[in-house]
Amino acid sequence: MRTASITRTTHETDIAVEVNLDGTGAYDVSTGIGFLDHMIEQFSRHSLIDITCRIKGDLHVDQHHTAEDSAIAIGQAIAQALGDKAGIGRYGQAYSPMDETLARVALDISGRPYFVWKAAFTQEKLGELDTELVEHWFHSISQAVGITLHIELLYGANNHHICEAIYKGFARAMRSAVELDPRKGGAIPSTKGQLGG
Ligand SMILES: [Mn+2]
Repeated sequence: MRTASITRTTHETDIAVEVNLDGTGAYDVSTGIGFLDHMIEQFSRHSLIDITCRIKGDLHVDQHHTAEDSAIAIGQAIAQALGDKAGIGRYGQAYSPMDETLARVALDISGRPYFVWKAAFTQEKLGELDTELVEHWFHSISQAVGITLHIELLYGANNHHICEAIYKGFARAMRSAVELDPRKGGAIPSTKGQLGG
């Protein structure tokens, strides 16, 4: 089973994460930030990665540690569950429309984190979530998993749609990259023979 769990307690957050890469998109998410829960739930549902993510963070300071640590812990759990990455699709991409918005996500679970972000919000908040944390969330998960991750907003006006289109595009790209490809027969998808960076 490609599953993993991470628990971590610091002065900033108390966090428990579980993932199942071969799940059905079942989730149990509570970060204390409603809009962030909504986005992590979208990620789970559309990637088919089961995700439990419970955090008690220092929200009296601000949302930074909680948002960041959700990305780091989910990313570390995914990396752990991927193991040596044998048989995975490795690459994923998605055009992600939501009404007037179109986003594009392309990624490679290369073991070499690299992050390109070409998107912007015109509101400071979505629900209670500080929108500047969205870019930081994706940067953090790309580092934690080891993903070369390119995210681009092609166009869009509604900030909720922009954010949700990006999360859903990331989810669908991750589904392709994480899923086992039976034609690969369990081989590591690199002519180098490893995907460790
Ligand atoms: Mn929504």
